[in-house]
Amino acid sequence: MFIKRQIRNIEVPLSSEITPRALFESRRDFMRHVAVGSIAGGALLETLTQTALAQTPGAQKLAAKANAAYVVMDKQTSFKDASTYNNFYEFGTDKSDPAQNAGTLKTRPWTIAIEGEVKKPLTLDIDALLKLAPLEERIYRLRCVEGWSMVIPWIGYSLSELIKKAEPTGSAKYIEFVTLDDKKQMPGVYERVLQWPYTEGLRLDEANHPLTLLTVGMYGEVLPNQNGAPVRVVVPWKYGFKSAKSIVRIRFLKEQPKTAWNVSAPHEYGFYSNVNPAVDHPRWSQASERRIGEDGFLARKRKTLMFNGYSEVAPLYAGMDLKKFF
Ligand SMILES: Nc1nc2c(c(=O)[nH]1)N[C@H]1C(S)=C(S)[C@@H](COP(=O)(O)O)O[C@H]1N2
Ligand SMILES: [Mo]
Repeated sequence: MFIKRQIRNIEVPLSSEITPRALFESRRDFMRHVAVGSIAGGALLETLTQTALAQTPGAQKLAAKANAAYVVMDKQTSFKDASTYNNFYEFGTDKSDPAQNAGTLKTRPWTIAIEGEVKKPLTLDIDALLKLAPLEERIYRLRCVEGWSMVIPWIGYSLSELIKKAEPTGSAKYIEFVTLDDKKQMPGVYERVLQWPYTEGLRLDEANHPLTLLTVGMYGEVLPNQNGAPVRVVVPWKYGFKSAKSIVRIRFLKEQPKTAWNVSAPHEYGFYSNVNPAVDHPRWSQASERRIGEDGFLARKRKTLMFNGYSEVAPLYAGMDLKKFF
């Protein structure tokens, strides 16, 4: 039933006693191994439907090819929920603040500086960045550390495409994302809730993992300001706060960078912050999550999956104690 509803026109033989986890895995494998044609067609159909539902009036459309290898078949979160229930503290700490206040963000002109341990430091204009590699649509789960999740059709390309251009030196081991810090455009920056600018970081191999998406759009359009326009990252196997919004600088480093949430509460937010149902937040469990848009009277909580279901990243952490490196 469930499967039939999710994957149009395709019958998937699965018995009802399969665990959600196994179900999830088999669906992903299914996506990868079945002839791309029909699946990509299905994904495209979904895209067109979503796009037709129209998003921000007057927003610029962004053409992107659905990448069938990166499509979560869960029901998509509505554009309305994804663009009105946000964390973007530079525009306020309430979930509704970013949608209300981010209108003041100016996304043109915009440049991204690439610097540090690279052979080719460069400053890229946002419009050049948009053309650096073909834009893809990928439907990812996003799991916030607070215990809710969404399923969003993002548009972008693997961050590795940009990293390739910068040619990191042999000593580059980490990457730091520095985001816009401008009181004139961002009313939340007057509050001392976090250190500004908001910064985040990844190990270079995490940054180079094909799943790590340099993101410029969603739901067929350029990113709404409140979702991190004009450019952000989405790292789907990590808690949402690792996915830094409105990036102005990417630094390649020898040492692990400080990150905004780790600085504010080091015992609560580690550098890695991989989604991990077995490692509780000191103040709450991370074993389950609430899918935004499914919070009706009878809505059940979903089990949170290791690495948010993106099990292909497991080799990045081989031999590491993920309780210690949380
Ligand atoms: N610059 C910046 N990036 C940020 C944040 C922020 O406050 N500032 N919040 C993070 C958190 S906690 C989450 S859950 C995601 C939310 O992304 P979304 O609003 O597009 O769903 O953005 C992340 N990126
Ligand atoms: Mo979050």
